[in-house]
Formats: sequence, C-alpha cells, structure tokens
Amino acid sequence: MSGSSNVGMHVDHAQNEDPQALAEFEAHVAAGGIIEPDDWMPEVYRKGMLRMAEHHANSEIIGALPEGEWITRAPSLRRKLALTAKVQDEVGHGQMLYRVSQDLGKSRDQMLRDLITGKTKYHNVFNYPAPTWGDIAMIQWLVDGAAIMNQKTLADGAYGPYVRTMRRINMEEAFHFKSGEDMVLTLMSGTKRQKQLCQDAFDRWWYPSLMFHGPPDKPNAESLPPMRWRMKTETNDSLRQRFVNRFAPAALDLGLKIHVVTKNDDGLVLTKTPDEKLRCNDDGNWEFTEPDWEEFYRVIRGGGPCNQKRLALRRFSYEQGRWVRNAVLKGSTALPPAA
Ligand code: BYC
Repeated sequence: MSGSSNVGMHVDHAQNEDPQALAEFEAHVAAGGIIEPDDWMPEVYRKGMLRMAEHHANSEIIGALPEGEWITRAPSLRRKLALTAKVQDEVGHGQMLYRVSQDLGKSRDQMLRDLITGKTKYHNVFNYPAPTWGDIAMIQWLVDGAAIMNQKTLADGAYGPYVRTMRRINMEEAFHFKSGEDMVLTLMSGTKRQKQLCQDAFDRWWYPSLMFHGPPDKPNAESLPPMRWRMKTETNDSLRQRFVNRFAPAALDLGLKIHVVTKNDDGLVLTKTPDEKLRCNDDGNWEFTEPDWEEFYRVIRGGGPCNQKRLALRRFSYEQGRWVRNAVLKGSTALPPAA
C-alpha cells in the first residue's frame, strides 16, 4: 500500500499558492465558511480532501464484504433483512463518496484500479476475520459506533459536498448502530454459549476499533492543516478517548470483560489477560491499554489477516463487471465472461 503523504500535509506545501487567495481561503474556513468544488482552494487541500474521501469510499465498499459474507447465514429472517439492508446502505455510501471524490479530480475507474492494486488504503478494521455471528454484532456495535463518532465531527468540516454526504450517511449509520446494540444485547441476554461467543468476538474487535480513529496524534495536531482547514475537526486521540469513555462502561454493564490480547496471523486470539490499566478517572476519562501500533501499521500496509482476501474479491468483481461498464460507457456488445 502507498506510503505517500496523508491529509496531515505541511502548510509548506501551500507555499506556491497565491498568498492573497490563500489568506482569504484560511479566513473563510476559520470563520466557519464552506468550500464548494468550484471555489478556489489550495492544491494541497484538494489533494488532501480527495485522499480522505477516496479512503472513506474504499472503506465503505470493502467494509461491506465481511458483513456480506453473513447474509446467507444470519440466524433469523429479521436479522437477514436488516443485514441485507445494511450492506446495501454501505455500498450506497461508497457510491456517494466516490462521486465526491470524482468532483475533486480523479476518475472512478482510476480509484477502483488503485484500490484493487493496493495503491490506496481503506480502514484497518476490515482486514480482520468475522468467524462468528458475534463478529457481525461487534462490527455493527463497535465499528459503526466508532464511525458515527468520527463522522459526526467530519460533518462539521469545511468541504461542502463531503459535509452534506456525512450528514446523510450518519442518519443511516444510526440505524446500523441500533441494530448492532440490539444484537449484542440479545447475545448477552442469551445462553452461556451465546455470551461466550459475544465475549470472544468482543476480544477480537476491541483493539481494531480503538485503532479505527488513526494513530496517536502528531505534536501540535490541532494547528496542522487538516484541522486548521477543517478537513478534520477533532484529533485521533481525542476521538479515541471519547470512544473508550462511551464503550468501556457500556461493555462492562453488558457483562463483557475488556482484555489485552495477542493474536495469531489469522487474527484469532491466542492469549488474553484483563486490561489492568482500565479504570475511570475522576474527570470521567477512562484509562486503557493502548493498541499495538506496530500491528496497526502492518495491517494498513497490506499485512493484515484478510487484506489479500478482501482485495481478491474486489478484483474479481471489477473483472466480472467489465463487460457491463463497456456496454454502458462504450456501447460494446461483447457478452459477459463464461461463468
Ligand atoms: N485505517 O495522520 P493520520 C464504516 C492512515 S467506513 C487505515 O491520522 P489522517 C463502515 C492514514 O490514511 C468509515 N489507515 O491520517 C463501512 C495515513 O496514511 P498515509 C470509514 C488509517 O488522514 C462498512 C496514516 O494512517 N471512515 O464505518 O489525518 C461497514 C496516518 O494517519 C487509519 C472514514 O474513512 C485507519 N483506521 O486521518 C461498517 C472516515 N487511520 O496517508 C462500517 C474519514 C489512519 O500516511 N477519514 N490511517 O498513507 C478520516 O477520518 C481520516 O482520514 C482518518 C486518518 C482518521 C482515517
């Protein structure tokens, strides 16, 4: 996967811009103004927003895969309908975000090709396996919970098309989260075996969910362009702390235990011990054991348990869809490939 610069670009990169236009842009953004695609913007801002929207779009369509695998195995008709609708929603979010990205200057075909060749990234969490129904409950509770928390802050950003898309997506994510909460509650009110299934899944997803908000903050993160230009409106560490403050007590109330874990190469838990650091301070902030950041970087660079599997499926569907794209875009009458 690419190691090129992220939205955390340095302001020096904007040095070649017209100083007057840059000053007006910065004042407009600082005053809470919105930037539209045809407005003047520094090139580094356009590239940073494209990178962020594209990463987000990729995450939505790859994120649909682990849950999609469970549609045929959902434990009841009600759960199957809800899961089918959720997977459709996620793919729809991807469509909206690819449109936002296209307006920032990159073709959809190029974005799909960069995804399947590993040139661009998607969220770490979707590179882990979902071996049981408990994992689907955790994706909808913890991962969608983390996503809503993050996306509510992104909806206060400055880039109009992305902000409007976040507002729309957040409404749908709220349903996904409620569904996840209901699934976790059902499992934790069930038999001893169901509770164990839920605990095992929680152990697999707790740390990837803490990593969801990104690596620890760079020094002076709040004054760097991503936040100064309201591409992000809260730092990674602040979001992670709010996530733990919200979900650690909720997990404990449900009867779940929070463990520090080690995993094998397949992403399955090898050892677990109670998180000795876990406690709520007088200021309401929970202390917790930090994720293994080496694991995070390994996973986002392509070395996670499911990276190859996820990308192989996307490559397969890109190839299978080629004849449709050719028919629609180029008027080709070539037949689909043999099954
Ligand atoms: N996973 O300086 P940082 C969903 C990368 S989908 C992978 O903090 P930045 C759902 C980062 O790209 C919702 N990579 O970067 C869907 C950068 O790499 P480069 C997805 C990560 O850009 C289906 C490097 O680490 N949401 O909910 O300021 C089913 C340094 O990081 C991650 C979004 O995409 C990560 N977690 O901030 C169910 C939200 N974190 O550029 C659910 C939009 C960091 O050096 N994006 N990296 O190669 C964002 O909020 C921000 O872009 C990030 C990263 C917090 C992800």
